[in-house]
Amino acid sequence: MPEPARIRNVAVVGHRGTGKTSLVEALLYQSGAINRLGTVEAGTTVTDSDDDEHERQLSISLALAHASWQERKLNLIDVPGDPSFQGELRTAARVVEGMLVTVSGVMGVEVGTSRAWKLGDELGLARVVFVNMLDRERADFFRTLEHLRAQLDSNCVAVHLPIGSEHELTGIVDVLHMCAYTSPEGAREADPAPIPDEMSELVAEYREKLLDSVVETDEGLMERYLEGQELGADEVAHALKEAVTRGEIFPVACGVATKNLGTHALLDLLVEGVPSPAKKGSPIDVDGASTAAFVFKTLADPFAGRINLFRVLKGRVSADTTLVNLRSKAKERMGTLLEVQGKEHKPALDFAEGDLGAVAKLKEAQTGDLLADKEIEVEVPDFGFPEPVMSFAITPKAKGDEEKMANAIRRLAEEDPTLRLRRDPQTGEEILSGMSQMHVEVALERAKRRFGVDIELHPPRVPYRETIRAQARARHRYKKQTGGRGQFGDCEIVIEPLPDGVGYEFVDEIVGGVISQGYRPAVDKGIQEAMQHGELAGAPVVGVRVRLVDGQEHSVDSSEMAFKIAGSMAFKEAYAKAQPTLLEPIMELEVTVPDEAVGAVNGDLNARRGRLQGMEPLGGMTTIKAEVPLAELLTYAQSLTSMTGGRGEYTMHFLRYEEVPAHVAQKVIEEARREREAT
Ligand SMILES: Nc1nc2c(ncn2[C@@H]2O[C@H](COP(=O)(O)OP(=O)(O)OP(=O)(O)O)[C@@H](O)[C@H]2O)c(=O)[nH]1
Ligand SMILES: [Mg+2]
Repeated sequence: MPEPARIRNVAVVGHRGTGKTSLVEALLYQSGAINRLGTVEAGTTVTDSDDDEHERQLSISLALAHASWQERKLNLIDVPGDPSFQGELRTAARVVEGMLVTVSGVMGVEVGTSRAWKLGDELGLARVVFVNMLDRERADFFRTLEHLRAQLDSNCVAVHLPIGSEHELTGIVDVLHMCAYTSPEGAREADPAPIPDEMSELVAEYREKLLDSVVETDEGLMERYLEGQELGADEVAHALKEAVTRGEIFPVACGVATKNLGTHALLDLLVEGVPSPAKKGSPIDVDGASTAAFVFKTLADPFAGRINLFRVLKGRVSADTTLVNLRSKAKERMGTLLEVQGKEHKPALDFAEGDLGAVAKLKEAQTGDLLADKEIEVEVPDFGFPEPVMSFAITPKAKGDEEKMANAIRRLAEEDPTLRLRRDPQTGEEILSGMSQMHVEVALERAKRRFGVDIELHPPRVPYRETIRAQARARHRYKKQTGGRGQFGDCEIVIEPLPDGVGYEFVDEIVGGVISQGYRPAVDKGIQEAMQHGELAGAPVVGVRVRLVDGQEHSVDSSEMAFKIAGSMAFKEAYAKAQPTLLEPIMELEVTVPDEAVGAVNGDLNARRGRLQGMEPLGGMTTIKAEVPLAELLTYAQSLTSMTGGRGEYTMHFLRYEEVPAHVAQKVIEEARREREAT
């Protein structure tokens, strides 16, 4: 068991497809943790281990792996880059001291790079950048470095330099340790070699830049540096580590993940540069407990059942440790500890403070749970999960599978909190929401694979609402004379718009007891029922005050039921006269696209009834903010992909309800009428 000072926890993050999974594979290989360099194409990497990850050739879930280097334990979390799975980024970032940010040497900083970087800023994480894919055509390390300094942080400083470029890339130079590595072409990198002569001038230039940045952060070193004293390699390394820990320097490394080029020096940099848990302390405050762990991911393993990945926040967790779940108060024995390497796992004896490990067979722990030896009061951190933006109605293919479907989705949502299932009270449909169409599709594939239930997706519906714009009065008498006892209820109501346009208010203005106390709530109930399905489009009615002003009752025939019906009918009559109006949800949309696509994207938003709120250019990309009706965004993902060649991204969240313009409302109302007649 490594002591906390010898642990390094690093989340590998970045834009989708920049080589995170390939890089983790290479780091594991170089360190000797695995003996074959797997590839994403062949589906043989340690951290892309699910069938659906192989099929789509991208990462879907975060995966944990570990390596040993310089007698340190390096825990690596491979984080998916696609925005559909950004919930994984949020959780992974909570349990590490550092981020390894991959950037394509061709594309430079992209939307996914900035997203990860911002989160690193928020959480105060140390960051190391790896400029990858330098073997590709048009890849350029130095251009990318300038990109990083301009767009992410001017404190990005090169510590490794490429030797040659594109297909003539032959190795890298480590300007911190002043040595070189030649390309192993997929084999293990050999021990460091002397720097090639033709590189000496460039290396001297970048060595000076590095030293300048380092001494900038350390007054003592700065003085001696300015006096012209030679600085020892160790003290420079030490000062660099301190600066990286404080987030004052972001070292930039480089290489080719798929050829295992640059990993020796990168492992050195991670181990020497990223602070240990002992140095940073617990990322979550667990005062009062002597042992505590945080579950950052629940995985469903077909053989071992549920496996929980956790970080030891405090103390030591061993197989005889029993902890209490602070959310559910359930006692959990950490009896089956596992050391995971992607999907593979081996039994483990214990985990030290700060280490990342896994445990099987817990009763009910799930992503986000805190476990401690005592019931202490702690605040579970807010992960800042983004709100799901795409919703679909789902139904099981086979009738009678409703229960099975709901169970499967519930289990998946425990693993991934950005997935939500709810029943729409308006339509009775089961609505599954996620970050994108792909996100939801992946969930359904998993439901089929793991739980054997076939689920169909239906186009999402817009949650319209209705309201009134005028005051109106109506009276309804419900009277029925059958054989025995009859039915009698009579009420008069006035309905009027509520000033803030939301909610419902019932005001009892009956005088002289023309309707006795006991029947008045029945009128209210009848009205509320009628309001669930407005007469325009069957949408719920909101923003209405109802005043019950008059009525009549019959000493024998009156009943609650009769007054409920009278209330409901009176409401419907009044509603028709009160200028009923259709409302639709307006979303705040944020789209980030390459500058050259801005014109097309804005034009398209205009056609979608969008209102532009602002534009913010940021080094080649522009973020556009607009308010757009949800009804116009149901198919936005596909359009954005085709307008931007797949380089655009968007997020949206609900702002408010607004009146639907008349010509659009007409169509919605007719559609709803047709649907009602069809059923
Ligand atoms: N030429 C070249 N290709 C690379 C390099 N690194 C990764 N690739 C390829 O780029 C593609 C994406 O690599 P991944 O490792 O899956 O990238 P990722 O960042 O894990 O992707 P997501 O998890 O989907 O965000 C794969 O086809 C890799 O083989 C590299 O250094 N050079
Ligand atoms: Mg990946």
